[in-house]
This record gives sequence, structure tokens and C-alpha cells, in this order.
Amino acid sequence: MAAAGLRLSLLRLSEMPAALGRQSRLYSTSHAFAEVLQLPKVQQTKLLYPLQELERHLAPDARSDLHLRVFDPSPEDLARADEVFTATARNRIDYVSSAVRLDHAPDIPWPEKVCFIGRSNVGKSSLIKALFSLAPEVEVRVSKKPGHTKKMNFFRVGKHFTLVDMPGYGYRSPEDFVEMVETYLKERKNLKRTFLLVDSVVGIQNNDNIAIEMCEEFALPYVMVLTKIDRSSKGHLLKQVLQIQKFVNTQTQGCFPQLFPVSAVTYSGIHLLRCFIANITGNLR
Ligand SMILES: Nc1nc2c(ncn2[C@@H]2O[C@H](COP(=O)(O)OP(=O)(O)OP(=O)(O)O)[C@@H](O)[C@H]2O)c(=O)[nH]1
Ligand SMILES: [Mg+2]
Repeated sequence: MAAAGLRLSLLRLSEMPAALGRQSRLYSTSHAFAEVLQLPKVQQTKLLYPLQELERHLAPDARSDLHLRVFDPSPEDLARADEVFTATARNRIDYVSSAVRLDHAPDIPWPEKVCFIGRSNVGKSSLIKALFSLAPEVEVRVSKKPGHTKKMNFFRVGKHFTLVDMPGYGYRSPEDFVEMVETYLKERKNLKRTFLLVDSVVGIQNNDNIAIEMCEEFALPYVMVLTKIDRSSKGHLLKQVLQIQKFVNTQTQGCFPQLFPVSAVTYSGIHLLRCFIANITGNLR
């Protein structure tokens, strides 16, 4: 019953921007965030700080392995980051263009960029759609079929930064994937951070190593995001999180130590990720 109640309130929360968007193109999100702050503490933590919510279930000696609070913003910071991601007349959030080659990438004056890479079907486009829920007019295409995103899709977030949705690698990925993504990662000078998505249900797979090796080889600063956390039981998620954290701690150089678990369905972890992006692009003031 309680779980159903939570689901309902989270659904209402996720529907709210779209509903508000229908009434008016311009709206404030402070209402939506105020709603979040009304949730009971455990539900609020699950939505805003999913990793910290898992902490309660960890054996004391496992806690030191998990980097839970390297990035630990306050609810006020989260609310400010939501404003960066809110479409208004002065803060236009738009799809800019698509490209299959780096020299076709748009030349945008504002420099800080973030991109999202990962296997086909891992949830890149869904995550970007969730990040942009406060800008409901932005169209981000999602599909049940792997290999849906065939081009690099560029979005602008006001004058703050641009964000790139990449095609996935693996099953049905575009033939020129390596050429496209590798060249982009290697040569795009104003790329600030790469978000590497891993499916939290299955953990790191062989072909995730393609992206990990690219990031490590090009010495890119990158961040591991664990997608679809709504699909796992708490026990399974905890097991995957600990395994992936161990991998990050022992096998990577350039990966940010803290993991970012998210769900594009319940919105768990979305506010925190928005805040992290706002922070690394210098927009959390
Ligand atoms: N339950 C659940 N399903 C998700 C989540 N994120 C994505 N999905 C589903 O996973 C499938 C693939 O999602 P996409 O966002 O298109 O994946 P992608 O990584 O962009 O895939 P490509 O464009 O093919 O590389 C879709 O059916 C989504 O609905 C999530 O957080 N929870
Ligand atoms: Mg996609």
C-alpha cells in the first residue's frame, strides 16, 4: 500500500512538468520541488539520494568502500540545479542538431559539454528525457528496440552548456559507431565530462569495456551512471552497486569515485544528476 502510494506520488511528480507545460509554456518548478520536500523522509531520500538510501542496508565494513558523499549537495542546491534545467523564455532548452561526423557537430558558442555513452538500450535517451522533464517541449526519442539512436544528437541547455546523446554500441549499433564516437571523445576539445551508462540489472558487460577503455585511453574524466534501478530488488541492486564500485575503485583511473544510480521511470537520482551536471559545468552558484 505504502509502495503504491509512493509510486503514485512519484508519478504525479513526473507528470507535473508536462501538465504544467500544457497550461503554459513558461512555468516555475519550485512547486514541483516543494512537493518533493513534502514526501516522507525515506521516500525523499530514495528519490533524491538513492545511494544513501541503500547505505542503510549495508554491513558496516562495506560502507567505507562505497563513495556515498563525494558529491553531497543540499536540497537547496538540488532546487537551484532544477532551475538550470527548467525551460523559460530566458533559458531556452532545445534540440540543436544531429551529426554522424565530428566536423558536422554544431559550433555552439557556449563551451561546456557533457555527453552520454553506453550500450544500445542501456537507457541513454530515456535518461536525457528524464533530465529534460522540466522542458517538456524538447523531444528526445526513446525506443524499445536497441540501436535506435543512430546519430549524435546535440541539445542546448540555455546558455549554460550543451548535452550530447550518443548512439549505443553493441547490438544493432551504427556501422560507423567507432569512427563517430571515438573521434568525438578523442577530439572534442570542449567536452567537460562523459557520462558512461551501465545497466544496473546486469552490471558491467563485456561490451561496456569498449567505452571504459576509450575513456581510460583518452584520459577523459568520466562518471558511471547506473540505469533502470526501478527494475531490481533492493538486494540485487545492492549487490550490483558493490560490484561496480569495486571495479571503479580498483580498475579505473579517470572515473569519478561516486556512482550515480538513476531511474527514468521513478525519477530516483534524477535531481542529483541534474545537480552534478550543473555543478561540473559551473552553473551551481
Ligand atoms: N524500467 C525502466 N526502463 C527503462 C529505463 N530507462 C530506459 N528504459 C527502457 O529501456 C529501453 C531503451 O531505452 P533508450 O533510452 O532508448 O536506450 P538507449 O541507450 O538510448 O538506446 P540506443 O539509442 O539504442 O543506444 C526502452 O524500452 C526504455 O523504456 C528505466 O530507468 N527504467
Ligand atoms: Mg538512444
